[in-house]
Amino acid sequence: MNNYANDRPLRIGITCYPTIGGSGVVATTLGIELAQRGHEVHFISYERPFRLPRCAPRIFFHPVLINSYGLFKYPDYTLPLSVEMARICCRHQIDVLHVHYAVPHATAAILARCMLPPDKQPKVVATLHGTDTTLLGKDPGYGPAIHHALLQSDAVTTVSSFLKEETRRVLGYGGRMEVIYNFFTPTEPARSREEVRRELGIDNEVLILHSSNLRPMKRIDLLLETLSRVKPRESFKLLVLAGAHFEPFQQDVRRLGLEDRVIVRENVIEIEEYLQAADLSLYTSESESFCLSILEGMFFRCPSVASNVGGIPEVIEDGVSGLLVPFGDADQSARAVERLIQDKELRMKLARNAGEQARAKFSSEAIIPKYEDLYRRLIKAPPAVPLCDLKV
Ligand code: GMT
Repeated sequence: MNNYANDRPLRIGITCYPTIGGSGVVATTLGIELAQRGHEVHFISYERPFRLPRCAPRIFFHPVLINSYGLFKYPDYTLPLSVEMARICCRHQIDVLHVHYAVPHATAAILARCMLPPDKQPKVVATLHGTDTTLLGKDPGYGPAIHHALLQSDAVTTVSSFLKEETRRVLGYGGRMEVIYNFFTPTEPARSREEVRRELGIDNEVLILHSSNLRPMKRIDLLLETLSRVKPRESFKLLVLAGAHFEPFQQDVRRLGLEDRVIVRENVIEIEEYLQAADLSLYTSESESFCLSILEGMFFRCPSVASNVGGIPEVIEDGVSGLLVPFGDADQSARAVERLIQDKELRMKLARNAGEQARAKFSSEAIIPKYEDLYRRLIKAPPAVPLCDLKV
């Protein structure tokens, strides 16, 4: 229970990417959880976020309509988004506009706020998720705009301490940032573990899970290379829950002789069924600010072998809730996977700890009140004084 239990429910605007990806999942789940706690939540995006229920109390979706004009070689999203944000803030008296992923959402929110009279202006919260700092922050065409939008926001949060430090380092951003970890709210799987394993054709093999959008940073090449070095090869099967087409990786699967080891399911929404069926998961990413998929597995007592990069060590406690390996070392990753396949006692111990740590540190009960507290603090604070910061 926070200190503001008697305060009125809030009206919150949320903007995120609606497609499969951790930032959209976190933003959508946050909105659902806030609505369940009595707040009114307005999603503003070009499409309905894929995990957003069609009909739920106090949840609204406002699509941003984008027209195409012959003059524009590149369609613009930022301006129609900012206009829709301003319209929704005005019409629904939004208290807090919470944007997930800085580009272009934070810039659009600042612009929306500028369009509104003082008594209609929302507080703006920008949550950085990863490549908005680590990739786009380094791009001279984006960095200064991201820096400006963060400086103008009423609050900036990051999903890990790693990302906070990277934002200081890469963007030279000196303002206050709060670390609020990602969270996950698992739903009850519709089928049993046994049914799902039967569907996947798993006998006595260990089922290794990899769930991602397959972007280059996930290093699927390393994932497959690692598995090709695991012995004996009959001891495991890999299930890829792919948020994109897996086809481009099939030639690596064939080249490495893994055809009978790899099972692919694309664009699964009810991931819980598969999470509960897995014995361990494997992530060979070259960069992750957090890696939500690791956490999703942990809730189902699925320990990971993962690269020791970015925010991953804040999610996995090495040797306690999973195993960390140096990035890019396929041999060491394969040995760690073999260890967990062969040593069932160790696997079970890590599984138990993973489940406990997920619930203790990364549950909605632990995390949502941190956002609510932040929102309450902001709406009690005086309006921000505009700052100028051109660093080009
Ligand atoms: O930043 C991205 O590349 C996309 C983003 C996403 O929407 O999936 O991923 C980031 O945000 C997730 C949710 O906070 C984190 O779990 C991911 O680690 C992070 N990705 C990177 O840092 C590469």
